[in-house]
Amino acid sequence: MERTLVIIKPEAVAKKLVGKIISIYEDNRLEIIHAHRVLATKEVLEKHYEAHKGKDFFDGLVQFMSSSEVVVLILEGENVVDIVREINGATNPQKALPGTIRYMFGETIEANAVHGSESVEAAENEIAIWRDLIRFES
Ligand code: RTP
Repeated sequence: MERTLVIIKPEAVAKKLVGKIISIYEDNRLEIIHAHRVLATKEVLEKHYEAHKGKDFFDGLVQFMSSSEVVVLILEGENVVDIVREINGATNPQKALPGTIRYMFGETIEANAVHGSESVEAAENEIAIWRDLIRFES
């Protein structure tokens, strides 16, 4: 069964939006098979965002994502990768469609409430990167 990795970003956790965001996924009949709140390490984040290494926003993004705790979710279901990306909305909250999580809760392109894996392959890779930190065993 297809899986994806979601990160509820530091500002959304700090604003106590975890329950609301999880409800949106569940209301879309997605199955949350794992949830873990944790302070992300720079080591894990640098691997997670490796594709962006060298870009001008990379260091700031890693800094921001490790500034306070995140909630990491693993969701499972048919087409879950694409469904989650649609529910999350465009990277830039100002361009996100009404009804999406980033439209409702995103503040800036960096503090955009959530991350969702961009492909099945990326999801598998990200789950492997986060596995130990989030104590995901299955
Ligand atoms: P994500 O991976 O977080 O679900 O978001 P995405 O595919 O929509 O965005 P991506 O292009 O992979 O970028 C990953 C994260 O980097 C931050 N970003 N900042 N300052 C900038 O120009 C910039 N561009 C991207 C965003 O926080 C994005 O979620």
